[in-house]
Amino acid sequence: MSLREVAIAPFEGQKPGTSGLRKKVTVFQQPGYLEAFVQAVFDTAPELQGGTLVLGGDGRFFNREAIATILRLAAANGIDRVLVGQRGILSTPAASAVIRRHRARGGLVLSASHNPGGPDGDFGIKYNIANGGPAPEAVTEAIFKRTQTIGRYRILDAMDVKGVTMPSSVSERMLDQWIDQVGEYRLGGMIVQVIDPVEDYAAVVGALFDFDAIRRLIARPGFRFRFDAMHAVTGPYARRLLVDMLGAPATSVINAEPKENFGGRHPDPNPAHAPELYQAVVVDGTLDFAAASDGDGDRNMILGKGIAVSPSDSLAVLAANATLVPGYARGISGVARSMPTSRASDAVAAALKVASFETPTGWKFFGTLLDAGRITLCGEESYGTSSDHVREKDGLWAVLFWLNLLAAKPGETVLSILQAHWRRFGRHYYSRHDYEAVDAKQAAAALDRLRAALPGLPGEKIGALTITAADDFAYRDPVDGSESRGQGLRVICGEQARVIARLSGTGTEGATVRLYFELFESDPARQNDDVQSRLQPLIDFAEVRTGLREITGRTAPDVIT
Ligand code: VG1
Ligand code: CO
Repeated sequence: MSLREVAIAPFEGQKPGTSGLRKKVTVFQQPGYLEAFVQAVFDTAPELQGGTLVLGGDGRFFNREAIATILRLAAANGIDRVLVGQRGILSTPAASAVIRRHRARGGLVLSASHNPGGPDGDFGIKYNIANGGPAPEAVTEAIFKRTQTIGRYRILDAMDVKGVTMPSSVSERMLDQWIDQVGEYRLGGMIVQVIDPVEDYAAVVGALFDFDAIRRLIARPGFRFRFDAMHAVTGPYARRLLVDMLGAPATSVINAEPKENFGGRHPDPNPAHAPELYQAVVVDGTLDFAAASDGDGDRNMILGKGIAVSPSDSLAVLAANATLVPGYARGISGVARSMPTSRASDAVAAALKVASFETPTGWKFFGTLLDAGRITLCGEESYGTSSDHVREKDGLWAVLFWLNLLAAKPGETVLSILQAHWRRFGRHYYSRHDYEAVDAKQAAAALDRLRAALPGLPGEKIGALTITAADDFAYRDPVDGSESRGQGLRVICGEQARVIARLSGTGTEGATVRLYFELFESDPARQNDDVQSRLQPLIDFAEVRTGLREITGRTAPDVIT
């Protein structure tokens, strides 16, 4: 066995964004690029030495290669044991569950989530800490700092590895094949434990829901449902939970084979990227319930006959009905949402007399609140919802939650549940408009224009609405006191409406400008209008005040959700 120290020069731009380091595959394929970043993680997290690390990814192109490399790096950096998902697979929520159940000291999740995969697509790597959640900003910043000065990485030469169950000298190729078999192997002084990627996750979510009631719902004649895994990581998870454990027909889980390029599609579960499912359920009404998940299994889209559930509404509905689910029967302690997410969940928290929190975009900001028991549920407008069962958002969990609600409310549909919710709490009309791959300077200029206007906005009118506040969102974590600034521009019309503008932190091409619109409607007679029409005055305001179309020459958003 030989341990090598390889001299390298730092790579520019190894800065984790909203959710890990995301770059084109070709960037990750540069010699030493992955090694430099992972070594920076190991240098920043000395607690991993002598401990257990979790490793897995969403199965996208470069996943296996990256895992073989990371195993050799881990072995040379004094890590005791690595738990690897079989075939290199671990969904993001499953990785979180494994870290927690096995008391690992951290985990590396290989994914660029909803970004397309394949040789020309994106790759990514996220570092999660011992609570199972994304590393907080202080940690990702320390990692980034380390990448700027790093001068070497340590790696084990796989050619000399002694295998326990393998021939005494294994090649790198064989190292890559180990991960196909559940079992334990020795790599230098480190144990590689290849685990069933679904088992821990299934045990955690299996304990939360009324599986008997869901089983009866699924078996009910006339209940038609479908789950679309979008050829991403959730296929094996959905099969185990929905088909094996809940008795759904195998045909109800579609696109269940994870593919390295997600079948050439964009594994982003929203009406824009899953148009067939949307058409079949929402428009044609051929199914009663359908759902989809993203590349790494942490997002969820919920559809019913005649309704695509807004993720902000979904969080509010789950909060309002949580006690119908066994895992939350004793009630919830609080709800948190990211700043751009609609205030629908605030209304529920107020009615339930539980705490509500507004955090910056990205799951890492929920971790302290969850760990401190201040919240039970949290979510984002970007199709992410979850609870304190893990420290990541969780796509299938949300699907099971909705199925449990439908099972507990006989005679109700997704649409009727939403309509009843709006009658009780009011409706927050909501939409997000994305302008993708915009020239970075132009995107910054548009945001700057609105930012400069903020101080003068209060008192101004948007149609019948009056602006009451306008700022650049800053957050002080109520648990650990850490501060985060520049988290998005907010224009607020009291409780009535909001317009938000921010730049994406997950894209890999130019900049993506996200505009978010929210309008509150308490009158039940006006709660079933066309969403975009109701939001039009807010949309016009944002476009004028940012000068987005004038600056970029774009005439319309690329994606509307
Ligand atoms: C987007 C979403 C954000 C989400 C993040 C990661 O970030 O808006 O809500 O947490 O993706 O989701 P941004 O910075 O591009 O707006 V995933 O499914 O990539 O892990
Ligand atoms: Co994701």
